[in-house]
Amino acid sequence: MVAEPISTTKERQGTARSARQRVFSGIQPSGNFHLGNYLGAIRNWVRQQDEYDNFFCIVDLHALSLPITAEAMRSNILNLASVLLASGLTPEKSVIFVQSDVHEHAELCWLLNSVTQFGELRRMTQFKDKAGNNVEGISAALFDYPVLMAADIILYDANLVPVGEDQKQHLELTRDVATRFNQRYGETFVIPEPDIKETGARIMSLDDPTKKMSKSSANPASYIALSDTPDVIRKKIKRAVTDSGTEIRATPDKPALTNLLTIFSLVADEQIQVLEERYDGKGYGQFKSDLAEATVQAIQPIQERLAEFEAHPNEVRAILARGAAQARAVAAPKMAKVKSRMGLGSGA
Ligand code: AQP
Repeated sequence: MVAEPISTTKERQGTARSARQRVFSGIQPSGNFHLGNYLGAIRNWVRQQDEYDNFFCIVDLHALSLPITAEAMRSNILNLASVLLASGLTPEKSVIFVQSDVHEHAELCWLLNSVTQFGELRRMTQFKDKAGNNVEGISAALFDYPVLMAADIILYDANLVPVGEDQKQHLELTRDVATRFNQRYGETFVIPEPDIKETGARIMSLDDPTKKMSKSSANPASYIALSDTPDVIRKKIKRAVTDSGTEIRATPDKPALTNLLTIFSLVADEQIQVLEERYDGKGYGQFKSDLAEATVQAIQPIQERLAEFEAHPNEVRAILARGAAQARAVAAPKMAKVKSRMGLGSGA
């Protein structure tokens, strides 16, 4: 694995790339990258890399919204960068960088706070879910999270934001905030569109199909982590809850089977209907065992590549440094324009 020289990176920022639609998306370095993150977001980022002008960001400032130590943050950032590269993102096709390396994200967040309403933020379901009964004790950063996310996206004039369904409400807020800014200060930002796929946008927990698969779950059996060994994956799928009855169908009254069939369909690249026909009249045992093998096969190549990147942390750091330089080259002039529109600064 040899890091790409900077000159090549600059060359590909030429006209061919800029004529394409721009994609921006982010992922938090909060540990335990799971199958939901992969199937709902990263896999799509990888598959669409050739079509778009891509910016993918490790959003460490967002990860500060919940308590995290400096050591954990440091190792999570490097690990997540390795995971993204192992999943197939490549610096030849995408700008891959860490949010806090580009100070314009935090700066624009503050400016956008001035065109965001308190009531809008209070209605965000992610805030309500994560704050739970501790609204008085949680950080103000958790409350402001959607404004920082809006800043991340519109700083790059992204046209499309490929995310899981849990981020839909935040995307709607981003559009509202950008539109309000444009109305108040003149056309400045592109209004982005969410890119949420029909299948896989909401992978559910293995122990409760009414909750999304989530890294912050107290029960590790509820999610498949990228770091799980094949045996752990087999055990987790074997223990995954199912619905009453014996039919293997993706129907509204069978949320657990729908989730398992969705996962199967995505990891094996097969239509859900084809899987339903294949397992018609067969028991859960065979279905789960085949699903486990398909999942192991999908994850194993990523794990193998991950081990290679983990063995070369300086190359990963170099990719992030180049990504940050490329991101700054877009973010800095945009911020200058925003500040001028708002009448900020000395004018010097
Ligand atoms: N269960 C999921 N199904 C489909 N997509 C998902 N995403 C997250 N969970 C699922 C998508 O993954 C991308 C990165 O998400 P993030 O870094 O914002 O992580 P998150 O949403 O905070 O992930 P978790 O695991 O759910 O964390 P906690 O437990 O902290 O809430 C996003 O595009 C997201 O939509």
